[in-house]
Amino acid sequence: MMKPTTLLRSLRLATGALALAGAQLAWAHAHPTHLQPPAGATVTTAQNTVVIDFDDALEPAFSSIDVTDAAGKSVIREKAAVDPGNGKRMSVALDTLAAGKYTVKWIAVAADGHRTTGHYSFTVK
Ligand SMILES: [Cu+2]
Repeated sequence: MMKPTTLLRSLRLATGALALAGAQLAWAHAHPTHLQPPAGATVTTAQNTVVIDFDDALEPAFSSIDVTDAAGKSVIREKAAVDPGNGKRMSVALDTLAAGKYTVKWIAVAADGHRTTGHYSFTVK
């Protein structure tokens, strides 16, 4: 027979595990894990894509990336696409970039329908 203290400890562990599972569900929204180019990076005019890896699979129809120059003009060549072989990766092809500062704005809709957004800059020298 289990000692009352042992039983109590098992119950606490079980409750803790449930709380953790709940927290993970709540955190199912997609957040970036890797940005290319990285935030704040200085790159050359050879930079012709922006690639963002997320920690959760994306809903391609509702997820997007836009890249604008210092004047606010979009420099994407076509609509951003989620990699067919990797649902956590979204990328966009860019026009040939001139020197200057660029802003990347992303919208990620995870498979659970939750939407996250963010933006960052990089510089072309
Ligand atoms: Cu979510």
